[in-house]
Amino acid sequence: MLRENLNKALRFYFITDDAAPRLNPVEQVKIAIMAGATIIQYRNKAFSIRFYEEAAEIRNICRCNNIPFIVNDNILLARSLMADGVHIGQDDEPAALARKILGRHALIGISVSSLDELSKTDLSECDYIGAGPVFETGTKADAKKAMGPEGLESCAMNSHLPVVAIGGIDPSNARTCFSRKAAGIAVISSISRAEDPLSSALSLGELCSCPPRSLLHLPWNDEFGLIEKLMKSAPAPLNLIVPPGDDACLLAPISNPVITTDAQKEGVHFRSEWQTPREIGIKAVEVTFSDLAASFAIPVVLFVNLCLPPYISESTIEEIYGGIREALIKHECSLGGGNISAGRELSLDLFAIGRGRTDIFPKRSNAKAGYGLYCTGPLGLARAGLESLMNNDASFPDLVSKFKFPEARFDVAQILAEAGIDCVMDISDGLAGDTGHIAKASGITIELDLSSCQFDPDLVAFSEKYGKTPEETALSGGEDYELLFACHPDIYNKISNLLKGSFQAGRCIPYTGKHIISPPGIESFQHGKKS
Ligand code: TZP
Ligand code: MG
Repeated sequence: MLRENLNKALRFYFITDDAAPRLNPVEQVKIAIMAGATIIQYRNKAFSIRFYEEAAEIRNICRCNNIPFIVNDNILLARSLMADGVHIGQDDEPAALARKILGRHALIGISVSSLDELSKTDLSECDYIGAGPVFETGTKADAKKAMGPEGLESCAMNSHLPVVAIGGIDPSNARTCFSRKAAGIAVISSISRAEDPLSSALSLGELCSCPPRSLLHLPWNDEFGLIEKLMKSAPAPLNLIVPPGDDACLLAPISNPVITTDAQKEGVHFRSEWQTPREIGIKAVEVTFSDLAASFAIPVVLFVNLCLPPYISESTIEEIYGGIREALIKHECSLGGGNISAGRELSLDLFAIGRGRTDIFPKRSNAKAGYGLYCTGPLGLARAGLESLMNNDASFPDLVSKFKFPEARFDVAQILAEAGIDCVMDISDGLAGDTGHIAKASGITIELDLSSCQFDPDLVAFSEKYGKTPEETALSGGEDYELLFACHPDIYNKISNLLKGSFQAGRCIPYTGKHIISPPGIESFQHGKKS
């Protein structure tokens, strides 16, 4: 993501000053970000472990504001802070080593002080160049002779990488740098040591065409204040005799309580760069409720445990909760309470109680030989959407929506329940995997057969593009959250007109020695194998 928007990100580059007399690096960074800085570098020539917390705080502020955070010189520090990249000088460790340690997504910048030096520099693992000093500077003790605007232009013209101008840049000469083909300007003292740092930073932002930020997002730090805020925005407490606010809530008696839990973790189930905080909140609820739908239960109360990394802002957490609230209102469900703890990665652990039916509770173990296996809607779409996101492929927005916005199928659950179907589960792991769960629990074999399935045209186009068949994507792709059920074919035939988009996915037969027989034309499918 970062590398595509590289030129944009390099436009207004602020580097921290470890020796500014009036402003510490954290305050400098806050000012730079407010003024519209697009990237921040932590530079501390006297770095020791004593400064680790300062560097981490700056990293957190950058993350909260969605701004790349780069570490100067120190690859190990960059790695330990999970920085977005490192900036190295000619005498530092080589870029190739930085790449090896920080990975292919890291942003690696290198300093050059002249065209001659540029021509001798191995740029193969670099993403951008810092060229300077362009003008005289008092900030870098060992600075080489200023290259001037002409030197800057010749570096920019002779490099295939974007060039950021550095050294002695202030509001009076920033424009010159852009007219000399710089992708951006990097500054230290014209903010950190300016008479009026904010107004100098704002002038620089304007010259870079980088608008100031109306809101500076800061990392969350007040657990109790946050909980209070979140609880205030909770939906009306239906079914709660004592709403959240005490050690526990008191639920009005419900018949046949059905209980389930699910977790959504950053990097495993979602990525903050793909989904907005609101979308993450909505999906977490729908996914948890999907288990209730598959159990023929109606949501009554939800509990939310949030694990928050230090680099999340309060406003992001409020947006996640906004999504949770939206989903709760849609399903007329209450928030019963929750907990917040600090951790390395963002995760949402949800716990839901639903009102179950008194007449029937579906189980995976209820399938019988002679039954058909059916599915309530298209499969593989969410997986194809996820792969589109991973491949940065914008051609399949509807598939991406399927990944982002699954819906718990309470609508079809009701029809299945009324028909007395007692073998149901939701498809979270993909058809092959989830069929395996039913077959195993029921002690039978299921022959998968997708010949009566009409594949979604987008799925067909996607599969063609990526050299696979729609059957393969449908079988292995998870997260569709359709319902998979087994029943006698006569029962299915009676209700199939009510189940628009449903189809037969297989047949249940007596146990043959293995639980799944792959569909015709598809090589044997290993149960539970992820593609
Ligand atoms: N590299 C070349 S010049 C320089 C660095 C780090 C110092 C830039 O500082 P200032 O205060 O913006 O001139
Ligand atoms: Mg250096």
